[in-house]
Amino acid sequence: MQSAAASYVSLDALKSNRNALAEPVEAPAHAGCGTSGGEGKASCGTSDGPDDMPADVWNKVKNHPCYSEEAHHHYARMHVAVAPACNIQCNYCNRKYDCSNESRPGVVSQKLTPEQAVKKVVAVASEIPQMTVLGIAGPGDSLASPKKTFETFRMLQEQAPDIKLCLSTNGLALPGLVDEICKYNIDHVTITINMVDPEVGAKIYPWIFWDHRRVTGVEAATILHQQQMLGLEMLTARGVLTKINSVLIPGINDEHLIEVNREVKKRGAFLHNIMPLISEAEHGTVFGLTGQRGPTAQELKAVQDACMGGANLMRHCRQCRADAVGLLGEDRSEEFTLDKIEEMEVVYDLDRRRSYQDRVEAERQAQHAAKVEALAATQDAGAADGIKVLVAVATTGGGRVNQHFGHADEFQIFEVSAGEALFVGHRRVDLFCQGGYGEDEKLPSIVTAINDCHAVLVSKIGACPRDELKTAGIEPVDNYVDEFIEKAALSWFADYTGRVARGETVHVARGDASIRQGAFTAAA
Ligand code: CLF
Ligand code: SF4
Repeated sequence: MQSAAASYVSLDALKSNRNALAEPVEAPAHAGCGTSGGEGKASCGTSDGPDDMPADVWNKVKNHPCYSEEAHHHYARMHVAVAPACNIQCNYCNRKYDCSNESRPGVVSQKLTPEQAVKKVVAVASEIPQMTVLGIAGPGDSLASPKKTFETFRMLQEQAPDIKLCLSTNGLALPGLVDEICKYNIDHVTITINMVDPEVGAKIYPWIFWDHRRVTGVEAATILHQQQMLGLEMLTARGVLTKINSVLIPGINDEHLIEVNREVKKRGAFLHNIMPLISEAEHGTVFGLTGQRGPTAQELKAVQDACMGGANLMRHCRQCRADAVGLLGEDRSEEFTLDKIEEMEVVYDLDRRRSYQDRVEAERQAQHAAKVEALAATQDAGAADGIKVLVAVATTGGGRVNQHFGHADEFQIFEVSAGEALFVGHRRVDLFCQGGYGEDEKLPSIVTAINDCHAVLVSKIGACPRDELKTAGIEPVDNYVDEFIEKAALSWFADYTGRVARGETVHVARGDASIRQGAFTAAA
């Protein structure tokens, strides 16, 4: 496990780069909500609604769990692993595993034919009516196996026309396939762009396969870069929503990602998802074997914060696997293996799906309205004297503090200041409570994962973890049970700053936190 203290990213350097982003940048005509994101806007999802973007864009994002932070609490996606080949080599990838541009190394997906894939999607859609999006994200590159990828989309469109289509690619083959993408009404395309400078790219990509030959070094990175930029511009011109994934590799492209953010915004990217490098020697990747570490939680946040004001940021990515099924953050793929699907009675009932999704949407809007109302009463968070802190929250969904500390396998992280509680990410942790008993040896890793937080908001917590958290300087808070998260966070913050003002509590800065490096699997 890497040290959380060492930091390659200078916060001051990032801040000065952020100021550079404030210069006006010309946006193309079809730039989606990327053009409406103002300085300080954190992400496209949390509060964006039909009033924040054109109606056609809203229709595309409102029930896509990756393109809307709010939607990801209500709608599910699934991936089918139909694209095994790849046309480039990334230093963070081992072909034994899934494409780590869109998933974590360390998990291997069951590869499917297009026929098997469509059967699986229809089976999942009939069991999980809030599953609204099919993505193809590997296990190689979706556009390096274009026949399999587009055949899957073609067949699915005929059988389940209400499911949104989404794909993820490294971009090398993208410009030549934009017509196909539009032909099959694929409205959402993710391009992994880790650099806009081929000198940086040469440190990430040892080779690409191009024009029937292997190209290496800066020449390879130059071709990849040109194809990525061209592909992005072409998609923007055709009105396809694009998300850019960037893998943050400390010491290689950390500060450079600010430039990437600026360049992709210029070309109309809708969202920018900056993800941490997952790197372990056991993955057998070049970076894993050479000891290249991933970023700490604060390094990741520093780069994301420095990009605010540029392309809108996605901060709720779970780096899911190429055969993931379910809500982001959950993985139900084990319920839908090929042998289990064979035994299922599959009835694809479009009307039932629509009426279920109408109920989901009504519930989402009711939750949103209740949250807005609850927040209106909590805007005065007291005299905070510029204090800004992170809090971790245990939640099972619904936007409320409603989970036992011991049952949380991830915490949502909110940045709280006077009158504002902003979702800034999540941290995966080991479950503390297994089989009804707390496992004390899990506590140090949980504390490490939220070590930069001042408080953890939970519905309940046992005596032992409560003491351990207090010792680590993290305040366990269980008196906002079932309250909306933002309201609970602001109420706690008002109480906290009140105690600081009265001299009952000394406000001290927190340290850094570690991002869990293990693979995300259904059992994790
Ligand atoms: Fe899949 Fe990707 Fe489409 Fe989403 S995932 S192809 S855009 S439907 Fe989402 Fe998963 Fe993150 Fe990808 S959470 S890894 S961003
Ligand atoms: Fe691996 Fe994906 Fe990179 Fe291809 S694009 S080398 S599959 S991480």
